[in-house]
This record gives sequence, structure tokens and C-alpha cells, in this order.
Amino acid sequence: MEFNDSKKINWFPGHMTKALRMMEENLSLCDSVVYVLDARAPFACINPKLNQICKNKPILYILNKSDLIEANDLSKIIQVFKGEGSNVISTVGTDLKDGKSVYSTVIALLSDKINAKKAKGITKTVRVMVCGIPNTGKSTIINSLSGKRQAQTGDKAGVTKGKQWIKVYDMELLDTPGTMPPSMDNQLYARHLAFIGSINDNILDLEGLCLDFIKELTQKHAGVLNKKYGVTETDSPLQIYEGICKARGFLMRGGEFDYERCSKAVFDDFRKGRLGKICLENSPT
Ligand SMILES: Nc1nc2c(ncn2[C@@H]2O[C@H](COP(=O)(O)OP(=O)(O)OP(=O)(O)O)[C@@H](O)[C@H]2O)c(=O)[nH]1
Ligand SMILES: [Mg+2]
Repeated sequence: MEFNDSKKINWFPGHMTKALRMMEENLSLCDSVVYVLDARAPFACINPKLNQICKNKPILYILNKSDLIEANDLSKIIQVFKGEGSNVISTVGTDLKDGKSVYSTVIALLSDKINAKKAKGITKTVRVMVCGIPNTGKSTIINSLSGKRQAQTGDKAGVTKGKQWIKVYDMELLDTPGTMPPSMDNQLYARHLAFIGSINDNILDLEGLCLDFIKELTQKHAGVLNKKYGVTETDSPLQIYEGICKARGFLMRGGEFDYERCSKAVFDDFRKGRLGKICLENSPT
């Protein structure tokens, strides 16, 4: 089997144009922005279009899915954000305690504004827009923060379709659909977003991407594929791919390799943390 270089990745369906417009329209109602990133690829999760829309509001960056990376990678990433003067915390979206810490950090960030209102006898309702790339855990964090399953969640890109305001005590949170940049100039970042499940699998060449993933893992995370599938990492990426097919029994009638099933299984293993804690980026490229 021969693999062509995987195609340029770009995913910007019409509903994202609509979602970005909705965010622009609603931002003036909001006091701050909670910008949710996937800790496995936090720099790929920065959408310049979103930053442009939010530039006049205080932003709290959330490194979510921090359970899927090692603590030393997490601290390196936090240093990068802090070094740029950004507000940042890490979370496990499903953890109620982390939901509460998102709440208290936002309140602390806006304390001057809240106290100024309080001095005039007004209890301020704090409005927060929760945004980010698809599948980073925005709706999950809102549910943990509110203690109720109010926002729909799911392990694929594009679960939230429209806007939804959710009230928690004196805070109103705007859940928004995940949005991609209109064009992805950095294709390494685009591949990372594809690997972590932030791009709709149906538009991707998963078989070609799996080969890219194997190349990246053998170069930057030696030992991971050997440990999980028993393959020899000094082999070529295609031989490793075929080794995984053999190890997992992904063979078609006639003994041909079932690359498609294999790619789905490898990405499923990675996305669910079954390859171990793997951080694709702990600094910007
Ligand atoms: N391991 C892990 N999984 C998480 C975490 N937070 C969320 N998830 C899972 O990630 C998946 C996506 O979560 P959602 O909350 O639907 O993500 P979203 O950002 O709202 O996605 P869209 O609405 O599609 O943009 C779900 O399967 C969640 O259970 C986390 O901290 N760790
Ligand atoms: Mg959502």
C-alpha cells in the first residue's frame, strides 16, 4: 500500500461562521471570557479569530483534560501562558471541584468590577462567554461548575450547536459551539487538532493521518507504540502501521491490512488515554 501525503486540513463549516457572529453579538453583554484549551495540544487550540473577537475582555485560559498529560508538561505550558501575562488554570472538566475553581477564579478576576457595583448597592450578575475549539470540554466544565447536566456533551467535535445561557448563582455562562480558525496555516497544529478529536473525523483522511501520528509518536514519544502494540519502532512508519494491524487482527479477507479500522482504533486508544499520558505540545511551534 502507498500513502500520499495527507491532504491539507481545513474545517470551517457554515455553522462556525454563524457561531462566531453570534459570539461577536453577545460579547458586549459579557464581563469576561473563559477560553477552553485541550492540554494535549494547547497552542493548536488558540484560534486567532476568537482572540480577535475577545481582545477587549479579560480572558481566563483553561487547560482542560489535564488528566491526559504528565504534570511536568502541564507546568511547562502554564509557564508559557504566565510568561505572556495570561490568566491560566488547569482543570479536569468532569471534576466538580475544578468547576468550582473556574467559578472562583473568574470572580477573583472581576473582583474590582463586582466590588465597585457592591459599593453602589448593586449585586452584579457576572456574564461569561465560554469558548474554544470543538471538543475541548466547554460544556462539560459548565456542567461541573453548575453541578447539573444542563449543557449537552459528547466525545466528538461539534456537539453544541447553538448558544445556551446557563445561570449559576450570580453568574450566567454562555455555552458556545466549538469554532475553528477560518484557515489553518500551521498544518502541524491542524494535525494535532485532528489527532485529539477536535475536527470532524468524517472530513479527515484518517488513514494518512494515522501514518503522520505514528511518525510523530516514534520521533517525540519513543516507546509508546512498542509498549501498547509490541511493534518495533525502528521499522518504517508504514511497517509499524502494518505491525499494529497484525497485532490487533485488523486484516481483511485475503490477508490485506485493514488500515481504516486500524486508524480508528489507534486514535480511539490515544483519545481515551490508553496510550498513556501524551502531550503533543508543551511549547509553541
Ligand atoms: N479525559 C477527560 N475528558 C474530558 C474532560 N473534559 C471533558 N472531557 C470529555 O471530552 C468530551 C467533549 O466534551 P464536551 O464538553 O462536549 O466538549 P465541548 O467543548 O463542549 O465540545 P463542542 O460542543 O463539540 O465544541 C466529552 O466526552 C467529555 O466527557 C477532561 O478534563 N478529561
Ligand atoms: Mg459543547
